[in-house]
Amino acid sequence: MYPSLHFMKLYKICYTFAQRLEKGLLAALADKIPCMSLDAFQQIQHLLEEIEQAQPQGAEEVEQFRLRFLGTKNILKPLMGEIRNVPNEQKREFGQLINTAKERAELKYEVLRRDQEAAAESAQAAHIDLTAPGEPLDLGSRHPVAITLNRIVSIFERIGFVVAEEREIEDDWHNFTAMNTPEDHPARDMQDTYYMRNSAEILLRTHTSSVQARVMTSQKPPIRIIAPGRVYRNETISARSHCQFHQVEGLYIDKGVSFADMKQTLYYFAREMYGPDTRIRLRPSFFPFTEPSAEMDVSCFICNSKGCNVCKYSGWVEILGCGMVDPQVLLNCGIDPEVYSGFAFGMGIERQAMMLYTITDIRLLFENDTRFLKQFGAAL
Ligand code: 2NL
Repeated sequence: MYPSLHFMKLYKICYTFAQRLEKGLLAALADKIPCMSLDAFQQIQHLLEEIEQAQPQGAEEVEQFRLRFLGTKNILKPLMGEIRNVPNEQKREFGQLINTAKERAELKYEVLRRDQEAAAESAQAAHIDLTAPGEPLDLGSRHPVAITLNRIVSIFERIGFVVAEEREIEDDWHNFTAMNTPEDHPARDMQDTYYMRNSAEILLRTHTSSVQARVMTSQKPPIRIIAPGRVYRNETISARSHCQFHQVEGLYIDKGVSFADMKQTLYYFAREMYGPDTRIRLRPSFFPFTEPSAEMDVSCFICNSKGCNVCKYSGWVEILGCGMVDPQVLLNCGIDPEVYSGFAFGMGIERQAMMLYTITDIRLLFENDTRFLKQFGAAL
């Protein structure tokens, strides 16, 4: 409403100014062209006065004004024919005078039209019921994967880990080579990873270790980071696996970092995440980027280790993989393994979210069906 008011004011100022200018011009022309067809000249002058004085009220009269001066059969058209009776040297001035009449009619019509619009707008505004109750806001809710991921991240943030984020489209070096993953490793297989159509060098990251490779090559230890994010694998989609999922990986490098530091850090995480009575166990494992490596289980938080479907009656649930960063990985990233050591770990988010919220099909987490998602509105 305010901008259109300004616009109208501006129009009115222009309009008044044009009127004053016009009066002077007409007087000058009448003086200058004494032999000009008096009839035609008088007619234009009358029309100019009519345009100036017209005060059409309401939409219908405004339309009448438009038809009279600007319509296809407007009154100025036949006057243009009068130009035949005007001496050659005055034809130009005569034409200009008619144009002036047309321009003034246009200007006046524009002002009238805007007045009409503003009146209609305020008439409509008068009908708004300010006491009516507002439209209810359709509140969204956090995605269960986001809830789980945020919980994990904030636990590590409390003990000094800093979030690091990076690109999802990576190069072979940061995703595989730096991570000590040999050429013949199945993870590098064309069938297992998404590569760009025209380059086997560029791919969708298969883990967030690539983030850590970028941090290690650009920062000096001590490094204490947590890398959450989406990763991709060329999997057949089923209730249990998907081609996209989320990971949180952690990395701590400094002088004298030991396996005991790793165990205690992960024990703290397990208790914060699954309750103060949670126990952990480490089983030996293998990853190309850590040596030694382990898999960590937590005591089953669903049945309290009494035996259930989730822990398959073992009392233990596998949560993450971890290990001491392989000296070769440190070397690859320009960190001296004789001076520094570190531990790293990685965990999938979907699996934990599914256990926490008893979700039985991973596909539900990627379909964005609001009937499913809105059930997590009350969660955390
Ligand atoms: C798993 C296991 C793991 C790492 C990830 C890592 C990163 C750097 C160096 C060494 Cl920069 N390791 N990450 C280490 C061990 C296990 O992930 O099961 N992830 C879902």
